[in-house]
Amino acid sequence: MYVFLWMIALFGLLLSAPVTAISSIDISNTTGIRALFLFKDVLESNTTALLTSGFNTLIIFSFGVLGNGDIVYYTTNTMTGGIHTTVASNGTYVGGAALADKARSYKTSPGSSVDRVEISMSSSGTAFQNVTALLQRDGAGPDTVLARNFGALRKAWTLDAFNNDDESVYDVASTLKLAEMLGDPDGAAFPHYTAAPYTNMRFWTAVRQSISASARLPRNYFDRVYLQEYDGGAGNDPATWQTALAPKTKDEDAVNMVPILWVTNDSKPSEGTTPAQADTRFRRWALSRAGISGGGYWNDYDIEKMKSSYIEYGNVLKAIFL
Ligand SMILES: *[C@@H]1O[C@H](CO)[C@@H](O)[C@H](O)[C@H]1NC(C)=O
Ligand SMILES: *[C@@H]1O[C@H](CO)[C@@H](O)[C@H](O)[C@H]1NC(C)=O
Ligand SMILES: *[C@@H]1O[C@H](CO)[C@@H](O)[C@H](O)[C@H]1NC(C)=O
Ligand SMILES: *[C@@H]1O[C@H](CO)[C@@H](O)[C@H](O)[C@H]1NC(C)=O
Ligand SMILES: CC(=O)N[C@H]1CO[C@H](CO)[C@@H](O)[C@@H]1O
Repeated sequence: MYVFLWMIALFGLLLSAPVTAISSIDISNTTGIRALFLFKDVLESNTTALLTSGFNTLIIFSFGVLGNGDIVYYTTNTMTGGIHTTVASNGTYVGGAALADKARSYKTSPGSSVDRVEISMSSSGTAFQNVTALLQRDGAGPDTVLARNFGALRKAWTLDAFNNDDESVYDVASTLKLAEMLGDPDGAAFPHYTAAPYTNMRFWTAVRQSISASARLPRNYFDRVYLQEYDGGAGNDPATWQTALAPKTKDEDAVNMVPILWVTNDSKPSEGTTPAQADTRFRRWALSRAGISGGGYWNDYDIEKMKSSYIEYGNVLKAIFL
């Protein structure tokens, strides 16, 4: 009886000791990225909730490029019926004061936890094809209409990064050219570049390497990967991606790996994650061998539609990613 109890106690110690040790090292080793994709029109979402729930990175979704280089914001706006708003044209910001004030306010509102705002370009339309055609026609210089449009939008909204959500085109050469155009300090001058992959590790590894090797771009320009962990990306192992994207030489930059979960949603309920489920998954990744730099969610529209709690989702990130 005594021996039996003693063995149980010892077994318990063996089980619990390593877990405690790993969690105290690796969880504090994360760099505390807490991200949220903004699918809901920024003029209609709950700004107070976005700024006071612990998120430090907001990624506005989504943007497209027209054949003439105009940049458009595709919205869920109920007033306009979800049609697009042109935000930059012929080298000038034309998106209006309401949108610019909103985007700027994310970082400047008193008490806001947000210190980084990104725009995301998705390949669900033909934006990447339009960009490729413009790059072929005009090149990637700072005086091209596309570079001036992106620069005007970055300035008007005080953007910190461009998020590449290519899910279908996957052309390394034009992806590098666009990245160089966006990062050109004399041109569009985006400080950072990020990606939101769900698959095609080989493509993103090539992009990471070519951006790292580009003489036109500053160090640590491509600094984050927001890795989709739902739908087509549900099986992604952040550690495997981390390894694939790790620097191969001393001169290459490392990229922060940030897994993204889809919040509770009524369009694909099986892909949804409650705050409690998110807590379990983020903790497991934070303890995994390669480590991650933070976590985040797709998306605010569903949080509001499902009447979920921004605070509960934000608290999960705050508890793990300090
Ligand atoms: C952080 O993680 C890296 C790589 O996983 C490791 O080499 C380093 O020792 C860790 N640092 C701390 C303070 O735990
Ligand atoms: C917006 O969020 C804040 C903070 O979470 C909350 O107090 C408020 O009720 C929300 N407003 C609406 C209209 O839902
Ligand atoms: C690409 O350009 C064409 C022509 O201007 C436009 O109809 C289309 O919507 C553009 N694609 C995107 C994703 O903006
Ligand atoms: C585009 O802007 C330039 C000045 O930057 C101006 O000369 C030209 O007329 C504009 N073109 C159009 C179509 O608005
Ligand atoms: C981001 C996203 O796809 N959200 C969807 C969640 O479900 C509602 C209702 O089916 C859709 O309208 C949203 O588009």
